[in-house]
Amino acid sequence: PATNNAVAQKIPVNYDESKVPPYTLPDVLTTKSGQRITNRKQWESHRPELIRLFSEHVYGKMPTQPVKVRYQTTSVDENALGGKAIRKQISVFFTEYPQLPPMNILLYVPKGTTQRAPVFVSMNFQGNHSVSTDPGIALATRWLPNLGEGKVVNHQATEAARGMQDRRWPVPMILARGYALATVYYGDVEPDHPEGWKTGIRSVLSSPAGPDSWGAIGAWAWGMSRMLDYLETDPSVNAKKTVLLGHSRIGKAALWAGALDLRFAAVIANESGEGGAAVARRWYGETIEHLNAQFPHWFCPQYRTYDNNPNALPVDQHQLLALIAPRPLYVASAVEDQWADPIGQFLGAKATEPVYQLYGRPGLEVSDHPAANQPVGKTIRYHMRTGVHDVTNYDWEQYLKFADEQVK
Ligand code: GTR
Repeated sequence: PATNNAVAQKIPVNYDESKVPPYTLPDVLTTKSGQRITNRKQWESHRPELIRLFSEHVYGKMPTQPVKVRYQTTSVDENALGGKAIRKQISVFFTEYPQLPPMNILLYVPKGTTQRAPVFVSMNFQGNHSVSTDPGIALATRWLPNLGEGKVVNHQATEAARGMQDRRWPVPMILARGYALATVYYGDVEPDHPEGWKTGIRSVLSSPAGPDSWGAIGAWAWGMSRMLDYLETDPSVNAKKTVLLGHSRIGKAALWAGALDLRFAAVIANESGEGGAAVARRWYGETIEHLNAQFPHWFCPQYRTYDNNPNALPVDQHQLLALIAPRPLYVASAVEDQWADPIGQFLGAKATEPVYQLYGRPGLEVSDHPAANQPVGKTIRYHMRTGVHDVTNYDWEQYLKFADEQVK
């Protein structure tokens, strides 16, 4: 089942292409007041308007005040993973808010490279210790989802939880290709449940409660920029060559972070679906109503007013993707992940092309959705892998190739 939430299960889902009602996406090169955008300068002055609209109607307003941080390197292993990597763990303390636990960064850097390594930046769902069986990784001490058949007990990790997601994180392959990997457990920024904000960053950095107050997706996006702040201080990586990658709900957050923070060199949204790369106006798979029913803490309150009326949204998700331009953007889907609407994600990516064209950057270069396992495009890229909602080695192979061509 696409959702195991009782309320969300009662909301109709459409999986029939012939039942998708006609819709019109807001034109990506037209401002709110109807002005036509014909050059980069006009596009760049339009960006703040789009960010404001996504803040007011979708993700909520981001805090703008700088926060004071202290970086504490808690461990360094110069010979991790059989001598292939340097592993560092860094705790980011938010010093003005001593009640907040730190955000813990796990960083693997390939050994034997003379230059600063380009770096994949990504949050994980189940704790840094879930990314690899490497015994040197500190077990997460924060609230964790009770997944993995007894490996997490009462929302706390056990030793058995090590590497429980390592299938999704081919660390040796990433290192062998010359990339570093920086990851953080997303629950360090905000545990993913409706009460999670109480122990997360939103408990201290809140916009005034209102229709546009930020949600958990905004909080995770904020955390991604704080990861980048740290990486800018670490001489072993090249913080100008960061590839921000997110899967699913973290894919939604990665797109929002990449839209807001131009320091990210490229963005990859793996199966980000509704509220991510999929256009909301297309009634197929998950809808805004499903999202708000199951995850009331993810978006801003105003987003709920579009539950039954995505056409009233002043923006659609292709405009979020366009905020990544002219930086490389990869949107990926999976055949058996119809909940996330592969075609809707393809159309979202496709609709950004006019913006990339303003910069002379090639887009997807096809007009029709490609067959399974046929990546298409250059600066904007897309694939639909066979299989289910997941991150696989196939996906990583495409992302490494994309990073080699577009970022490295
Ligand atoms: C689903 C949700 C999706 C996606 C996914 C995930 O339950 O409906 O929007 O975020 O979770 O994060 O794996």
